[in-house]
Amino acid sequence: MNEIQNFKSGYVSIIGAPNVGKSTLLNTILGQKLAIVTPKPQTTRNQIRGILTTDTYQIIFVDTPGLMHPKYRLQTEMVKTAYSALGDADVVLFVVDATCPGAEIENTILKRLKRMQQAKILVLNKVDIVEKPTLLPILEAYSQKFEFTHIIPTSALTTDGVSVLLEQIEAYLPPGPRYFPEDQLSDLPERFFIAETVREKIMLLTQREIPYASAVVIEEFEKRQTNKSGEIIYIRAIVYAERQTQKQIIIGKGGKLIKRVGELARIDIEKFLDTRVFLELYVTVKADWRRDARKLKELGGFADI
Ligand SMILES: Nc1nc2c(ncn2[C@@H]2O[C@H](COP(=O)(O)OP(=O)(O)OP(=O)(O)O)[C@@H](O)[C@H]2O)c(=O)[nH]1
Ligand SMILES: [Mg+2]
Repeated sequence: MNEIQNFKSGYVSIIGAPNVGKSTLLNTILGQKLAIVTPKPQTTRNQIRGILTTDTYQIIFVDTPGLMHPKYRLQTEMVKTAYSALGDADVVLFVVDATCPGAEIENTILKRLKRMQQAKILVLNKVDIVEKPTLLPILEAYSQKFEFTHIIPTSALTTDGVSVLLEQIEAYLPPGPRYFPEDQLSDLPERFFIAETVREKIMLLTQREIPYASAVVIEEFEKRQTNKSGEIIYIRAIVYAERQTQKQIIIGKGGKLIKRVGELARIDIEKFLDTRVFLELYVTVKADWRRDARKLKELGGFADI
């Protein structure tokens, strides 16, 4: 048998309510941290494409922003972005948090999925923190509500159920070529992941409105030679807040908070790029950027607003 002829490839979209573990699942599947993860809902704002290549298939997984009823322009764009990932999908993973199933938004999502022909797999995530006896009734309720192709309990955190999930996905992949080199992890630029890493640390270290009112743009990314120890990558990133008061909180007393953001982000970025990094952060105000189409295009990475 010719191995190339049997090769399969396709797109798998990961959708669901905010905070259910979509990005964690993507990272677990890829075996590497690609998407940022925080305990706060609405962490992901764009489609994050991650490529998994084996001897028999290549899958482009598309992680998406958590679906909700949008209240301002950024959220509208996030929802649009998430739903647009369904168009290309060969398989859809509908992820639900098994500790709080039945989120109100789920009905809206399921209505949308009903019109689609593709395989639809319900991923019942976070089973590591669910009392086992409660799992079966949840499973039954979902299978009565919707005709899923499969229902798979997982823990994206402990990797439980993830290999079973991959086996099921493989069965629905169409024959196809290897679109990307086997060692390529994403088709998104390095700059995107660097900006996201900084944004993750801000989301983790700030509270209330600030995590949602912050955006990060990479202004400069340059390889530099140092006298002593070879190569270093110089990165200058701008952190945007919506108001002066938010800017002051992000900077912190005597620059303490932004310094901590920089330290934590640099460690992750060095791991990601596998080089030494010099990271410089600036904080500035862009009033109401979340509500302004032009500013969103610039700061939010939404190309086609
Ligand atoms: N216990 C447990 N926690 C999980 C699991 N998967 C994700 N989490 C946690 O749930 C929180 C949200 O995870 P994310 O991966 O950011 O969720 P998301 O669906 O991508 O969220 P948005 O991007 O905001 O839509 C984080 O604190 C994760 O550590 C799991 O299987 N078990
Ligand atoms: Mg996410």
